[in-house]
Amino acid sequence: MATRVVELACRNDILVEKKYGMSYDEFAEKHLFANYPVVIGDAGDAWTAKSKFTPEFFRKNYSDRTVEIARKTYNLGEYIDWMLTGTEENPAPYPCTLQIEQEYPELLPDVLPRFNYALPDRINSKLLPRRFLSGANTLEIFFGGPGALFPYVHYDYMSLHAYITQLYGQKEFTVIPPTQTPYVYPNPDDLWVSQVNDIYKPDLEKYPLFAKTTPVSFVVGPGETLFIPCGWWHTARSLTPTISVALDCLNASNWKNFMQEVDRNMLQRRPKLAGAVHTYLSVVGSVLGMFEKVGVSI
Ligand SMILES: O=C(O)CCC(=O)C(=O)O
Ligand SMILES: [Fe+2]
Repeated sequence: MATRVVELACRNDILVEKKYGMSYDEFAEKHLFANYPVVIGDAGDAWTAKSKFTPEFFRKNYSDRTVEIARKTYNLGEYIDWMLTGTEENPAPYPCTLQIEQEYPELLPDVLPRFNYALPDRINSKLLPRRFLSGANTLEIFFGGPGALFPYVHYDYMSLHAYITQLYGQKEFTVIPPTQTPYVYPNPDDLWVSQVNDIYKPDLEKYPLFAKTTPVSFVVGPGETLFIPCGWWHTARSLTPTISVALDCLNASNWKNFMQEVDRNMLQRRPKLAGAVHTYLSVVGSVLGMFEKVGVSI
């Protein structure tokens, strides 16, 4: 079947498309290994979450649970009411996230099977001690309401690839390619976070080089999955009440970038061990690569 392609946004040399019926080989060549974003119109088609994850479902079943946002605790039922009635002037706080595996494991089957575009995945490999991921959250539900802005421009922690599947409502994403990193003013203490907080009204007196960036914005709607490759700067805002599921992926395509992040962390925290960890991860990368070639994950 030929891929059906819809143009979503284009600015200078950056073109973001939405694709349906894309083969894995096309995804691997044009996006995963080319490190190029795309919206996949039908990746999550098999998920029961697609029809199940509505504000009503969460209000009915999880109203009494609590959620922490920016160090404040909210009752999930109250949050959902706020996100449904929020406005640009009085938006519900954001992001409101639930960790599926740790806090809501019964919802895991609703976001399975993992779509093949996010495979192979090394995050859960027995050969990769979880601590090397430095606490990255790798499977989360996001709730938001109109006017809710993701609090910073960033690329995903540890150079993981992100797949954000919109299940309810519309979210606008803005992306900036890694080649423009010199104009993004990464925070020296958190190199994956830009100091330019407000991408819509950047403070160009403080951050003049930001004027050279070409942010590209587009809207992702229900049932669509945005692939944000490692190192791409991005942020998001909800245009309506929204529910999304974000999952991360690590494999041969971003292993080098991931290793650079680990190297940097190790040099800061445990410099004496940095060399050994680097060698270990190089070997693990080769071993996993060989197994993946024959379709085996360990
Ligand atoms: O959906 C969003 O608001 C953006 C989420 C995101 O970029 C992240 O969690 O890393
Ligand atoms: Fe992100």
